[in-house]
Amino acid sequence: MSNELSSIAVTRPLLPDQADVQRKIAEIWSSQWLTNMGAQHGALESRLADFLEMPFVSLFNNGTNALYAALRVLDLPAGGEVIVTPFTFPASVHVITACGLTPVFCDIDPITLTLDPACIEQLITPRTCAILGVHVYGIACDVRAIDTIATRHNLKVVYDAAHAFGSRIDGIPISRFGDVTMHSFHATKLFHTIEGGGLLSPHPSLQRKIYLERNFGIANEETILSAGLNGKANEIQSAIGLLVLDMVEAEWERRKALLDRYRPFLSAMRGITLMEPQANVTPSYQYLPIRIDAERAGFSRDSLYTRFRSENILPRKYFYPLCSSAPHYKDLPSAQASNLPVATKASGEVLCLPFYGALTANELARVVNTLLAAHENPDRVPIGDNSLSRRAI
Ligand code: T4K
Repeated sequence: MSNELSSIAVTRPLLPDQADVQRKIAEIWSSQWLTNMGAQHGALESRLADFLEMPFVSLFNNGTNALYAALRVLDLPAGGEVIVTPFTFPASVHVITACGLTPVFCDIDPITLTLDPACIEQLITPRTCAILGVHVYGIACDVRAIDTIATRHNLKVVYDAAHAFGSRIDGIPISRFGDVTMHSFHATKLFHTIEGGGLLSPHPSLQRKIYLERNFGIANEETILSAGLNGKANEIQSAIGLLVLDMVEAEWERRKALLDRYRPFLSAMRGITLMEPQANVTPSYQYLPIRIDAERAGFSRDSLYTRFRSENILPRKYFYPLCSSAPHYKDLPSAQASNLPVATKASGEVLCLPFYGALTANELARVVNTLLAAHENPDRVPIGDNSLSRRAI
């Protein structure tokens, strides 16, 4: 019976009005310019730089290529070690090996689930050349502690801010910390260009290097300056980005309101912690992660996940399994679970709940009622119940 209910995804993309998309496509068609840094691309780069209050934003065809380029433009020594969190999407680590560098997995802070500065210090060797932190779910890394460590040991700092579009720390745009920051503009991100990404940096001098890195190193028709690859975003991606950017602030408001409706239930549930950015961090409203302490809640993250699936509700275990357990990393000394106790525990406890502005009141009710049913009767698989009245949502 429950599977007859329509599915509720973890997220849904912002979809601009089709007539506006048609108008943009007509504009692009009449220009006959489809890619290679055209008018839409230039307009989006400059609007994003204004919106995010950064010296520049360099668009890419996806966030992974952007992060790869971030490491490349920092001229890190071949074979150098990059300290990285295992609690992330695999792309954050794959780019390190793609650059001929070695990932060194570092444990995370038990509250923020971002790189633990004390663990970073313990992993530094003469081969360490960079730190790659992830502002996971928009929760900020301890950027000031990381900056102090990096300065002391002469290391570069790259941030994967795939989940932190528009975030600020003490009012300062999050991309002003570290040497280079990447945002993903994938369709699952609040601001998106269908596929896409961006690099941002407080160092204006890096803009030219980044440009070359995403354009084959070509400076002009007769000059190749570096071994760059192809990371270019095209005109349709850029045009979609311009339309989606106009929708971002309203979507932030909708997600803030949705979070305000989820919060009272989540915070009243024994053994469940709603993970939110620090008080001094402006939320990005990208995901809604909860953490389940199985002993206190009476059920595990995995059993709750199964319950949700039986109700056709599709939360995600971001990020399980840990990147460090992937076949190509698991034999690294730093990848051993005994070195990563906090990350190992967290990857078994976090669940990202459905969270997007278009989630209806009925859908919210289905999610919350499934959680409540799990609490009331951990052993019973709940049946569908859309009514919120008796639980006063
Ligand atoms: N660093 C971090 C920390 C990241 O989280 C990511 C990407 C990256 C780096 C790399 O950035 P990109 O190269 O991707 O720009 C999704 C995204 O594909 C991925 O971008 C994202 N992180 C990751 C956390 O989530 P999946 O495998 O979970 O996606 P998928 O296809 O299962 O979609 C999830 C749900 O979203 C679907 O159940 C329904 C909804 N959805 C998805 C798509 C693609 C839609 O409603 N419409 C859609 O078009 O990876």
